[in-house]
Amino acid sequence: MDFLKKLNLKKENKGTCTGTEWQGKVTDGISSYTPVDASLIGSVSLTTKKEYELVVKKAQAAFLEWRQWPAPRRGEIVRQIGEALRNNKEYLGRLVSYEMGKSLQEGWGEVQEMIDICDFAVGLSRQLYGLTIHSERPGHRMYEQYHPLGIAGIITAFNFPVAVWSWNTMLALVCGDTCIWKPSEKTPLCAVACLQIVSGVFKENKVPEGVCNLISGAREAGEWLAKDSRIALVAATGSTRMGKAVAAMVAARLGRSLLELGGNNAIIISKDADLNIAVSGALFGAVGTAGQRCTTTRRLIVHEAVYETVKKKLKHAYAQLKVGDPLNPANHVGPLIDKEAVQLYLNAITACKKEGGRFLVEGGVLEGKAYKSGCYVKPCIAEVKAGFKIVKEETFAPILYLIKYKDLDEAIAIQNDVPQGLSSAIMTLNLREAEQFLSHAGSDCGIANVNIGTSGAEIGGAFGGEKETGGGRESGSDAWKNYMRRQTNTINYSTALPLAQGIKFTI
Ligand code: UN1
Repeated sequence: MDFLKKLNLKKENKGTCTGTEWQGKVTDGISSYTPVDASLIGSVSLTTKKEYELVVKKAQAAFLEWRQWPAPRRGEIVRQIGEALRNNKEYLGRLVSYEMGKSLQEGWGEVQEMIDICDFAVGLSRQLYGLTIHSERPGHRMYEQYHPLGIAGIITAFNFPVAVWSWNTMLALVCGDTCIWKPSEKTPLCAVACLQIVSGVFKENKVPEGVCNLISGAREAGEWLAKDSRIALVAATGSTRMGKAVAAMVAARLGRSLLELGGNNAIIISKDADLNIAVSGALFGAVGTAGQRCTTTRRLIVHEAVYETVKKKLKHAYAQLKVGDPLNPANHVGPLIDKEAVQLYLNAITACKKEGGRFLVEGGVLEGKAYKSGCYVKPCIAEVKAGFKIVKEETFAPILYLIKYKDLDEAIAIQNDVPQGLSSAIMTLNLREAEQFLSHAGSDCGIANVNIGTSGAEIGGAFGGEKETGGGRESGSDAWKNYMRRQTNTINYSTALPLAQGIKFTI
């Protein structure tokens, strides 16, 4: 476990950080067991309420200083974090793979997303622009500007234990905010490793203590952030259940939340699809990260003319899949995060069979020495009816539902008829079909692709979705606006005081 040492991780770690200073009684901790082989990797101390108060105070004080740093100078700090991540990509990718269970390739890919968002944020630090608007009054100038917001609370999930934090943090940093991160209690060591990396850069550049903070804990720690009016923005990524709870708490204090929640993503495979692309896209989308991406392909809506061919190709492809130790590059699929996730996977299979689903590729838990954590499951495929209750739910596991359709209107209606609205795709070489799918009468998701699967979005685009996905947009495009407050300014440089709307007020 060379990578643990390289990342400066110990068996027992302090779990509360204010940038460079660490707090916490290491004896009081969250234990992190790898789903790879169930061994204990290490532990991280839980943040107490007292430590949380200290963190918020430091973040508040740091904000007053940090917001005065010119944005491009803040960008320079983020550039250096990107460099530090490049230097640590090998080890951090391994840790992600080991603690979370995704394949090593995907672990490295996740760190690459972090590096990419750093680059994006550096450029952004010179572009945090507002509009200039023509005033209706003579001798007036009107414009808008974006100011730093305050403290951003960042709640992240186990499935992308480092990248989603970086999407939020790197943007928040260049925007002049300070951050408090509450990572998933299932991947606490990844978070400690990230803060250690940031810490080195902060020390060298004398970044004020409190700009980047880490608190460790379960639901309760998330609630502290959600209910705390000192937290200007709560950006939460995770299940719809969690998001609804967070949103209600933040709304009760009229705070700002940014939600990126569950998906129930579908690919439509048209009769005019390039079937090789379609099947490859579906395969990666359905089994990548063992079906634990919010963008995972959960439903395949296939035209009846190619249905049997697609079935045959999928069956063949699934037969080649190797499930096993994610650190071994020969394997495609690693374990689920824990036994609870395995139980949810089994429950979904049972529910699907009960509703009349027929399994084309059977599921099940893998047994034997190589699978001793009990978290390795077989990716499976079920033929279903679109209206099944289980098909409308997001099960965080590699279960793919196959649905047959006759015409595109019907396929689009099926695709949209779920509570979630994150990612979607159509596989077609037919321009009319592609355009219909992308039109206002097409997919209702935040992400809609043509001849690309549902997962693996680039960081340059805004990432998020509609309906129960929460409506938020993180990462690229103008998602940075979430991390700033907008101000409209009107300046009168004339010698009179004309009122807007033609109102005359004289005494
Ligand atoms: C997530 O699962 O929460 O598009 C994020 C993707 C990745 C991000 C997924 N870039 O699959």
